[in-house]
Order: sequence, then C-alpha cells, then structure tokens
Amino acid sequence: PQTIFRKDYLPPSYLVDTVELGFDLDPARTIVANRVTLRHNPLSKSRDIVLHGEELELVQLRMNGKPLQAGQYELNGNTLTIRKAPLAVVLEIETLTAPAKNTTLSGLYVSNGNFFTQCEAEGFRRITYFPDRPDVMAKYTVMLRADKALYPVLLSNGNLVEQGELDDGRHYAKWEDPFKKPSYLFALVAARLVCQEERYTLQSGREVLLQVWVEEGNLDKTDYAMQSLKNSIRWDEERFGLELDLDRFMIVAVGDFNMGAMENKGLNIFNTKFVLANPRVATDVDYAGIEAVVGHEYFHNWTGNRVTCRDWFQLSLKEGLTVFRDQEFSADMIGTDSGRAVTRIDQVRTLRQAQFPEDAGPMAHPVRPDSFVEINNFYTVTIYEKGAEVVRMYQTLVGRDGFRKGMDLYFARHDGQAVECDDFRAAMADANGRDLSQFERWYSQAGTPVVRAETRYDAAAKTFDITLRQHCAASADQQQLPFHIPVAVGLLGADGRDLPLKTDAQDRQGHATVVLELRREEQTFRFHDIAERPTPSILRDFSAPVVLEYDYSDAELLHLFSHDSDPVNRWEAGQRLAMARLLKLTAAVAAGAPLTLDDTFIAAQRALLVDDSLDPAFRELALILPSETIIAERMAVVEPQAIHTARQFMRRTLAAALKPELLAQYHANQTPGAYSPDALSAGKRALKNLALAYLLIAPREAELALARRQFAEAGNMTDRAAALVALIHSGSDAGAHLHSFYQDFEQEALVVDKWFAMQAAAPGTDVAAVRQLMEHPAFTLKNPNRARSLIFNFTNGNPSQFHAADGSAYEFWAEHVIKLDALNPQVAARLARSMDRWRRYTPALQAHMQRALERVAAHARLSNDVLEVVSKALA
Ligand code: HT7
Ligand code: ZN
Repeated sequence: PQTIFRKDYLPPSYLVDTVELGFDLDPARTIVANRVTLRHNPLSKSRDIVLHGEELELVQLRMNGKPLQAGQYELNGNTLTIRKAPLAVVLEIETLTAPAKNTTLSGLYVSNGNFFTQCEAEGFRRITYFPDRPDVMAKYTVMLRADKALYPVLLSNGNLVEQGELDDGRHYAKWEDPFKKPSYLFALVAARLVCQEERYTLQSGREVLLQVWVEEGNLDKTDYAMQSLKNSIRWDEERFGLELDLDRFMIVAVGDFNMGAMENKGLNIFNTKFVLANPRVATDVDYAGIEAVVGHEYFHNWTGNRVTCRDWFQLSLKEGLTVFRDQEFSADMIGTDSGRAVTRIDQVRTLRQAQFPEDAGPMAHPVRPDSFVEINNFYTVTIYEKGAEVVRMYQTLVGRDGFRKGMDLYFARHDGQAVECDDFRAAMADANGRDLSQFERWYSQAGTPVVRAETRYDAAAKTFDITLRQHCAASADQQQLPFHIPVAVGLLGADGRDLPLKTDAQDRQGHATVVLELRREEQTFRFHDIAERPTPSILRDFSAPVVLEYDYSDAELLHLFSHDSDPVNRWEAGQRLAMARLLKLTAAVAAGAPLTLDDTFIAAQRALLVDDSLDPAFRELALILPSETIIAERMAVVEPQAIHTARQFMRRTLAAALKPELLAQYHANQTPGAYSPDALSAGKRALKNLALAYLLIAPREAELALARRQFAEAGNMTDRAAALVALIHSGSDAGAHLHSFYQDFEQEALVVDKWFAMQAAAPGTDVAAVRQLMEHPAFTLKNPNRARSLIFNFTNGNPSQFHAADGSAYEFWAEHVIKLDALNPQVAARLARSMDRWRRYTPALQAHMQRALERVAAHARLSNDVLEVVSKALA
C-alpha cells in the first residue's frame, strides 16, 4: 500500500463551484447523476482534472456537453484523470452503485432497509467521481428520487426547496445547501423514519427548525438529544458568539455506524447509541455521552464546517478543537467547580488509559501526522483527545478571554476556508500578542513528554525552588526538542491551605495557583516568602498532557489527598498512593510473596469515602483504582494475571475493611423519585453502585440480597445494569438474572449491546465463553455496535482473559480481525489495534501474539486499514 506524506501536499488543480446531484435510489442499483462545474485553480500548474472514485460503475462521462470516450480520460485504479482540460469545465458523470451490498458503512449504504451516507473521510468517492479532498469546497443541490411507501422521508443538507410525486409510486425532494462545503460533509437519508421537532428562537430572534429523526418505535427516546441540541445552540452563542447559520438543523439516528456521529452540514447522522435515551434503557453514562456527542457535532458547524481542514493531516484542527469545545460545554452544563473537576478527571483517565499507550506504541503519531497509509486509521485518541489537550493549553496560557479573542480572530481570518493547524496557532498568538512558535512542537512531535520535578526549600531565605526537567523519548524518525509546557502549581501549607504565591514573574502575585511556563529542557522557578516547607501540588488541573515525576513521600501524598484545593491533584494523589502499592503487590504476586495492604492507605480511603462535604461523583472517582491497563503501562514487562490478582487483592481487602462505611454510603446515596440524569443524582448513583460493587466482592447472603433487590426494583437502567454487573462479578450464579434481563430488553438493540458487553468484560469470561456468546442469535459481526460490545469489550476490557497463557484468545483475535476485514475494514482495523502493545508482555505471551499478528499479516486480500496497523505493529 502507498504511504501519503504531508510534505507532498499540492493544491487542487481544479476548484469546484457547484455540484448538482441526482439520485434514483434503489438498494440493488442506485443511479447517481452528477453535474459539476469546475474551474482551473490559478495556484496549480497542472491542467489535469483528477477525480476519485471507488467501487463505482461508470455509465457515462460528458465534458462541456460532449461524451468523453475511453481514450479521452484515464481510469487508473481509483482515479479518473482528464488531461489538459479546458480552464472552465462542466462534467456530467453518471455512475451506478449497489448500496445494499455495501457492508463497509462508508459511502451510500443500507441499514435496516433505509438509505444513509457516511462521507468522512473519503466516502464521497464511493458515491460519485469527484475531487474528494477537503480543500475543494462547493455549493450542492441534491435531487432525491425513491419509492414513497418504502422511503417516505428524503433528506439532504441545507434547505428543502421542492418536493412532489412521481409516477409508479415514487416521489422526490430537492435540497439546496446555501454554504460551500467539502465533499466529506455531504449527506443524504432516504428512510421510513419519524421525528420530534421543535421551533427554536436564537438569541438574535431568528427562528430555526430542529428535528431528531428515529425509527418509529424510538420516538419515546429523543427528548434528551433534543434538549442537548438546544443547550448546545445556546452555549455556542454565549461562550463563543457563534450562531446557527441554517434555518433547519436535523439529527438522524442509524443503528449501523462506524463511529459516534457525523457532522454533515445541517444533517448530522448519529449512531443510535448517541441519540436514544429514556431511563428504562439508558444509563447515566449514556446520557452524558449523548450530551457530549450532540454538542460535539453541533460545534463542528463552526469548527470543521465553516472553517475546515486543508488536508487530512490537519484533522486535529477540527477534531481537537471540537473535542475541547464539547468538554467545556459538558463542564459548563454541570455548572459547579466540583462537577467541572469531575469531567476533567474523566478526561485524564481517558488520556492515560488510551492516549499515552498510543503515543508510546507502534501507531504513535504527532497531533498533526506527517504520513499515513489509510486516513481512517488516524481518527485516534491522539488526534481527538491529545488534540483537545493542545487546544486547552492555549487557554491555560492566554486565559479564557485571550482564548476567545483568538477564536474570534480565527473566524475573522478563515471563515469559508480550508486551513492548517498553524493558522489556528497564528490566530491565538496574534490575538494575544504572544510568541507561540515553540508551541508548534505539540503538533509536530509525537510522544508523551516526561516532566521531572525537584524542589528545594531554603528556610533562611524563605524561598522554595521548583526545578522542572523535561524529556520525551525520541521516536524512530524524530529527535525531540523541548516543548512549551504550562505547569500549574500550588503550594500547600501544613494546615492544608494554599499558600499565597509570589514568584519572580510580575503577574498573578498572591494567587493560590500559578502557571509556570517550561520552555527549556531544564528551568528553575523560585517562590518567595514561603515561611514553612510546603507540599507542592504540581500540574494542577492536569495543565499539560505529560507524565509528571516527583518523589512524593507517602506523607505528602496523604496530605494532598486530604486537602488539595485542586480536585484533580487531590484525585491524583490518591492514584499515586494506590499505584505505588499496586506495583508492589503485582511484583509480590509474580514472586509468590505474601500480599498485604497497609492501614494508612485503608484509612485514607475510608476518610474520603465518608467525607460528605465532597461531591459523591468525586468520591466515586477517587475510589476507583488505576485500571489494569494503566498499571500495565507502568511495568517494564507486563504480566496481566499478576496485575489482575494484585488489583483484586486490593479491592477485596478494601471491601472487607470498609464494609460498614460502604453499606452506609450505599444507603445514603439512594436517589428516590423520578429519574433525572443531572450530575448530582448521577454522582450519587455512581458512588452507591461503586459501594455495591465492593460489597459484592466476597458477598454473603445479605449483600447478594441487596443486589438482587436493586436489580428487580430499579427504576432506571443505571441501577439495573450496575446490580447485574455486580452480581456477575461476584462469582455467584448470575445466569437467571442475565436471562431475565435479556427477556425484558431483547427488542432494545442498545440494551442487548450492554448485555453482551457486561459478559465480555467479566473476569470469569474466557475466550470459550465469548465464542459461545457469538453463537447467540442476537450476535452479528455486521453491526459495529454489536461486534464492539462483545469482541472489543473482551479484547480491550478483559485483559486477564484476553492474555490467557495459552494464547487462545490471540487466535480468536486474529480470526475475527480477518472475518471483520472482509465486511468492514474500519472496524477490523480498530480491533487490530488491540495488539499494539504486544512487545511489552512476557516472552511467552509475546511469542503467541507475534504468531497471531503474523497470521493476520499473511492473509491474502487484507484491507489497507488492517495492513497498516499490523505491519506497524510487527515492524
Ligand atoms: N468527524 C466525524 C468522523 C467520522 C468518521 C470518520 C471515519 C469513518 C467514519 C466516521 N464517522 C464519523 C466524527 C466526529 O468527530 O465528529
Ligand atoms: Zn469531531
């Protein structure tokens, strides 16, 4: 396969002004007529028109009214080239596609009998021949024709300008999008659907129509998505002064979808998982996901659609920025400082669980990659979540007002353009009069920087020095230069209060937190008038995506865990205390030594658990131990069984020691009355259900009865699912409960996904049990949500079973990467990533993993998607 390099970028030879698309929709044979007006791009020396096309049957091609014969154009693989074209060209292209046969879910496809499209990143070329690249922006008019009884709803981008009847039971709808857009934002839906709709008044007084389209039986599950959409519209007006630019905004839910959702202009298409919710079927986590994803796609309307990417190497320009915006939206929706901190802690957990490992593995890439084989493999946690951290650092450096100024300048300069990450950085720098040239390295250098801190207190001079030293492992092709790192610092006195800070810098004197700007490899920062040796709280609010090393004593960590005014670092202190013990326990398991847990740690956990002055959501997060994956990342040689045993020992010991307190919290955090997904209620349920999970680690009849009652009487899915998971994990026979859960919800696809997922991730589920679950009539590889629920939750969420000593689960992995690849390469490539960190395991496991990887790599007819992942893993 061919590698594409960022340095090879050339502007398009022809620009497109208008696109008129006509669709005669038929599952077996859809005719697409495309009339496109092009003009030569003065920035290009080439006069060749280059069109992309994949899996298309070309029926007719006309240029400026005349048919082009075979010799007048070149059809080479997936490109169609017309050489030495005139300066102004009208192309008329007729193609055929077979949407019902399209299992890739890219381009035009059929899901449950309805038509949908997915064009990002390169799906439009599976619909028609086109210069399918984001820097070609055009105005679209779309005519849809389809059988009226089967597809009563015909939607596309923009405004509905005409509709009517045709002969033989067909009808049509014509849509016009007033905005220029890249082809990846094109969408159509032809379906039997119903909608919840509402007229909504913008702050300017303009009225818009909002619609959420779903299958008929799901109309009782659209309220939260609609509410989230209205909240998103209001938030973007208030926080960034950005108004919805269309008269109509539609969300459509589809059950077969490769990712979470897609921001097509005015016609967002969503995975049902991020639309459908009512208390019976959706958990608190699902509700939060819907709010975040509805917000995310809506915010793309400005950051992504109005200003888009010049090329796919700039993907994080829109994704990192839009994730940052949805994170801020979710935090603002909670509205309290502790709620904001809880969302921030969740973000840090995701980074450590997924992004740091990616940055240290074979698929590591900078936020702005330099090359790729398959762009679909680069919708990664690095592009999205690390990209959001990079955007967040601008705000940390220039402040909220400065960030807003930067955003305003970015839109003033680039509205309607396709631009680069550097343009965003320049807007932030220019709007704030800051030199952000060194900051560019966050875009160009892969890897997680390590910041090592050392401190020195001078009692006589009353100064406290913090020396920060940064380094980042060089990658194969890159020597790393120092990053520009904002390090937020506070100092705690012996009474646990923040000391007022006085640094050599002039601004922010007397504040509890200062942002130190680390630019060189090593820098020392001095604090004055420090009357006692303080406990440093470094990297507050996780001010940069780095690993912080500091030799904290247990006493210092306990002090921070009890008092730090920065909730993120308070949580972090608890994680450090737990991690140190987990690493020792893991080593003890491996050595066959006895396992013990100290009373100091148990007492700290107890104090936090019962501290009612703290938000329940925060307490829940603070009591969750570092995951097996995060522990594995800290080990030189990973032994998954030893990690699992050590972590289970710690959980069991805590459960036994804290039983009365856990029981008390279980009862104190009930949420009687009607279900509400608000943050306080969700936090209480989270803490209550964490207590239940602990109580069921070594349950007696009383605890089992508690879980059984909760399962039977729960008024919402959060509590019902939590009780079921606790019962499954307790080792007691949960078969009857699993059976009744399935019976109650077999008509609810998203709940059936949960049913598979909770079994896949249970420590008692081995690969044989997974194979057996695959025989269940509800299982199919063709639906990505279903495949993910069982297979991915096993390979990624059940490490001790996935890494079974005999390598049998790796064989299962290889078999299913290959099977999935024949259906859906994007999903297969994601599964292939489960093996990224194979070189870090014990030699015996490595040997099994290598064999499985080689088996996949050797398979004939592998997609580029999977080939890229496995060859980088094996390289
Ligand atoms: N921008 C959207 C990306 C997306 C996607 C990419 C590749 C294949 C399928 C896809 N579905 C959606 C999602 C987002 O970030 O909002
Ligand atoms: Zn996005």
